[in-house]
Amino acid sequence: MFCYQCQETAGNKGCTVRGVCGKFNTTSDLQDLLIFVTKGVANYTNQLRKIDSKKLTLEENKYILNSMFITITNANFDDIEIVKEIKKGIKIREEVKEKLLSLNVKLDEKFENSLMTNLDFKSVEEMYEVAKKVGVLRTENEDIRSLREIITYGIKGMCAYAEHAMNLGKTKDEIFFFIEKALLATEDNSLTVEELINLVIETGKYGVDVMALLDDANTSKYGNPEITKVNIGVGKNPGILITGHDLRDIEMLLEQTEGTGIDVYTHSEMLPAHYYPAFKKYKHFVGNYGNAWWKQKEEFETFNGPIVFTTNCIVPPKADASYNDRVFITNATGYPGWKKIKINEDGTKDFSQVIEMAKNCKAPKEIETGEIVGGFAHNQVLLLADKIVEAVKTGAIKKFFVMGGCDGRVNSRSYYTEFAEKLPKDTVILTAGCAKYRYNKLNLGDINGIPRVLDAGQCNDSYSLAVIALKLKEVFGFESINELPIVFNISWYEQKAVIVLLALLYLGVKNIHLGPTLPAFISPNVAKILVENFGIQGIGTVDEDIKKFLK
Ligand code: SF4
Ligand code: SF3
Repeated sequence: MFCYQCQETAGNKGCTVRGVCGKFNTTSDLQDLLIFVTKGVANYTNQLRKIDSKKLTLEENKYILNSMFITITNANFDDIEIVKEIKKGIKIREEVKEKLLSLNVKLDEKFENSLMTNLDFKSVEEMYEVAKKVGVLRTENEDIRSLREIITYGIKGMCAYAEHAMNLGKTKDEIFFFIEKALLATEDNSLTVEELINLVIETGKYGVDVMALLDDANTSKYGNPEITKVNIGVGKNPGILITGHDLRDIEMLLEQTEGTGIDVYTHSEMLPAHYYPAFKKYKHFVGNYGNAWWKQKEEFETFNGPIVFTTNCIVPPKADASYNDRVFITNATGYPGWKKIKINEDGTKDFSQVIEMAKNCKAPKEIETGEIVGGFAHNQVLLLADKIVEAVKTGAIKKFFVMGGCDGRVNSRSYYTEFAEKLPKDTVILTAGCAKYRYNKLNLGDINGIPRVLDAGQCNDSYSLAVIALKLKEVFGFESINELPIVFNISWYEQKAVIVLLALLYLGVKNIHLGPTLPAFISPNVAKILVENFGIQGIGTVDEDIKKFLK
């Protein structure tokens, strides 16, 4: 195995024996193979899309999104399921090719004789053998490899967000088209470094588009997030804990649990569900339990009830974890032995076994009490725009710090807590994603009634932060976003953060600070290009950085 796609990669170089995330070498290899097979599918779906996208079925379109999503850090650890996806990919590839031939289309020759479009397996053993040969290190040139992987990781994040939007009935043909084009480009040996760099930026463009699409999917269905106080204590009823990013899932769970005497709690990235008007009507939607994903080992023990995973991040449990038989997974997520919730053909899901289990569970154990405040997505913040602009003009707010992104388990992430604590009182933090758990329970106060931590929502709601920045630029009459009193100090972990970063670069944001470490998949030469063109930098110590940022 070789994997260096996330921030916790071994030695900040690459996981080669077993993932720091817990992924086995076989799983890692199979994920490489799944990506490779998916590229073979893309070769034909892209040709058919050029002729008539309506000839592609929902299943064919969803396959590319879901298979890439499976390979995101902490999404799927289940070899059996990945093997099934690989087989499914080969079947879809052949079916789409057949459709092209039946339309008398002359097939594009570029990849016609390549391995990815011709792979087939007689046995699972054979699959494991081939899987070892189609990974990251296949690309020998370090810079080309780096650029190919940046694009691939961006596409993974894009696929995740596109799948959430698709679950709510929103798709965009241009996004599918770009995903296919970019996947194929990573197999195209004729592309130069310069062409790949342009593709990296183009990936950022579609990153903006996919986050806008998901924003539209979420807000048109559930309303615009609004300022909300979320309870972090517990009630007396048994509860179901739901985590991940998929709002369609929590909607179905809330509907099905209504009147059953079971309460619903969010964990980690599902917290922002509380901010949506459509979910406020559910009295049994009690609060948020616990913290970011990496605390799940302790927090799932004390929660006492069933847990539903709608997306990453999964932390592999101990073999004797008390909650092992209480976890349900769905969509792209997988873990051997955990129960899978099936997706019906119309996209609905039946949570009755989760609800039945909850009825026999104890209520969650209280681990904290109080409230946190969030819901500052673009619509809500723009409603407060006058107040914010006034505060900037009078000097009450001196600077904004965009600190969204991921959280993770490494100790060095205490930087972000300390950073938030030490920022002067005339600064405001804009956040999104699970990064917020490093400072959303600190009592940082407010400025003229505006809280000093404004949480827009999930990592995909970084889109909101960009919309807010663009609006402020307009209000202040600046030419560029970079003239605003905004500092970007972003924390990353997995590949959804990669697409968020590329989206910001596409929007012209310069001098982004990225931590806690710079990605291992950026080669020295590519890093040089990113520094020269975008001013991307790492982080230093809290004191040094604050001094530098406030200059
Ligand atoms: Fe290592 Fe991260 Fe890859 Fe897991 S996802 S194998 S921790 S680089
Ligand atoms: Fe978090 Fe996985 Fe990235 Fe969605 S839940 S931000 S790490």
